Amino acid sequence: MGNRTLAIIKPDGVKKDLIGQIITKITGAGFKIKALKMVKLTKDSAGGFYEVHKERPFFNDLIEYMTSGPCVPIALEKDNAVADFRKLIGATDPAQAEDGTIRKLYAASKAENVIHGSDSDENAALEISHFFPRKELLENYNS
Ligand code: 3AN
Repeated sequence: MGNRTLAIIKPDGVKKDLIGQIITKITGAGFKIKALKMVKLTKDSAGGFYEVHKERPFFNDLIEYMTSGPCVPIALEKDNAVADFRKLIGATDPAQAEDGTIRKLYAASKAENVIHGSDSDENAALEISHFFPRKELLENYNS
């Protein structure tokens, strides 16, 4: 069981001024922030991040959406981080998400669902390294 996951407050979350409220939910659930920044993804970077969805019909829309404005990737640490974080954010479709989850509270639709959470320990490691260079991250982890 790993102890790290990658969250991204997606462009709709940033546009709706939800950064503070979402971070309060995350830290209130016991996650420690290990690295955080605000970036506007290029198409190449978003395409690389969502490589697994390349063949899906919504891929182009997903890339448009993820590059439509700045987003906030956050490296998080907690025991059982991946599963606990996915529980905190709720189902991909906010209409199916449990009450109290971040997507239920704030997301508009399945496509624009405010927040990302890694789906496995392996992907968490890959996704964290997509945004945070190893040296930068190690310095944060050691402090
Ligand atoms: P999750 O973010 O819950 O892990 P994934 O990995 O299946 O969900 O999907 C990645 C992202 O792709 C979603 N967060 C959402 O923005 C978009 N997406 C997923 N399924 C759909 C869909 N059926 N229609 C439009 N966009 C979708």
